[in-house]
This record gives sequence, C-alpha cells and structure tokens, in this order.
Amino acid sequence: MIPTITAFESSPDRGRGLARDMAVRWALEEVGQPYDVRLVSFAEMKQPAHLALQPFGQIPTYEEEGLALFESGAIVLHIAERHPGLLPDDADGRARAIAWMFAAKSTVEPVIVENEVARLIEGDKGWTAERLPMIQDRIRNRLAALSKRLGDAEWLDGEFSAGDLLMINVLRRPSALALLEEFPNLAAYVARGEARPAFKRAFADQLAVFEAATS
Ligand code: GTB
Repeated sequence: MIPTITAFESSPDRGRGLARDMAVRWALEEVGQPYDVRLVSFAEMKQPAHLALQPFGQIPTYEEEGLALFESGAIVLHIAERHPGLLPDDADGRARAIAWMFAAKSTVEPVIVENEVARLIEGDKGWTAERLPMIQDRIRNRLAALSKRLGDAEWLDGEFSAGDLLMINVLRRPSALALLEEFPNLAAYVARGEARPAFKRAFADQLAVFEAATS
C-alpha cells in the first residue's frame, strides 16, 4: 500500500517548501517510496477526522496499512528505519544519525521558531523589539556550534543521513537562512542538500500544489 501524507491545500509559505510536509516528502523521495498526498484546508485540520490522526490539528500526517503517524521527525525516522538509504547500517552510526535528527528538531529548530513567533505573532508587542536581538544571538550561537562541528565535512556524520535531511530542512527556514552568510560552510551544506535529486523532486511537488491552488 502506498503511504498517504497530508499537506496544506494552500500553503502560507507560497510554495517555498517551508511547511513540515517538505521533510517527509524529501525522505520518501530519498528512499524511492511513492506516496499519495491528501491536501487539507485549515478548517479541515481542526475537524475530528484529522484530529484523530494529528491531535494538534496540524500537517503533516502519514498513513500506511495499519499505521497512522504524526510529527514530521517521527515520520522521517519511520521511513528511514523501514527503507535503506537514510540511516547507516551499523548500530553506532545509526544512533549518531538519530542524535542529529533530535539535534535538528529539539536544539536548532526551537530557537528558529522562537524568532518567527516573535516577529509574526508578537510583532506588535512593546517588548518584541527588545527581545529580538537576544533571540537572534541564540540562533547565531546554535549555528556557530553547528558550523564548528561540520567543519569541512560534506555531511554531519559520514554519509548523508536522515540527520542531515532534518538539519538542512531546519536551516532552510528564513530566520536561519538570513544568518547563513556568516557561516559559509553551513550555506554550502544547505546548498548540497538542495542539490540532491530527491530534494528537487520533493520541492517541485509541493510547489506544484501551491501553483495549482493559485492558478
Ligand atoms: N511538530 C510538528 C511536526 O514537526 O510535524 C509541527 C507541525 C506543524 O507545525 N505544522 C504546521 C501546521 O499544521 C505547518 S508547518 N500549522 C497549522 C496549525 O497549527 O494550525 C509550519 C509552517 C507553517 C507555515 C510556514 N510558512 O508559511 O513559511 C512554515 C512552516
């Protein structure tokens, strides 16, 4: 059975591949697994049928025979565990790649999201202007540490893995991207990820959804 994922019917990112279905699409493309996409509106995401799949009323979700999953990181891990190509064969290498997946989602992404929340949702609050430089510094600190660890390597730990996939996905968010000129090795790392044929297919597919919705 071909898995089905959910994505925005009309993405607020205007097809820039910033919504979290992008990581799932990219992972499926990397392992060569065909998939279907069910597009959902904001209203549908809050209805009982979708809430049964995603308790917080969000995309993406993932369904295959007998299994329904939510959380993009968990979905990518599931795909990586079920197919060769996104996790090393040796147990220690696998554990390290999974550590990088967690690093992307729980150490790097939160500071980036904090910046987006401050700008987009709290932008009209009197204290936002004072907070923003501190938030920026927290992103910069994370990027500096990541840049130091990556050094001249192509990927974070040996071959390209699900850890790189999630990390690059996080670094593509505008709040990180804006700082990448300070970290040329990270800018090149993101460019290497985006040059992968699987990334390009995933990007084109989500862009096609947005273009169809607006044509
Ligand atoms: N932790 C969950 C996961 O990783 O799966 C978070 C999922 C999530 O945040 N989903 C968002 C959502 O469904 C879409 S991706 N939001 C609707 C809601 O909460 O009601 C986040 C996102 C949205 C828009 C942009 N953008 O416009 O650039 C970027 C990212």
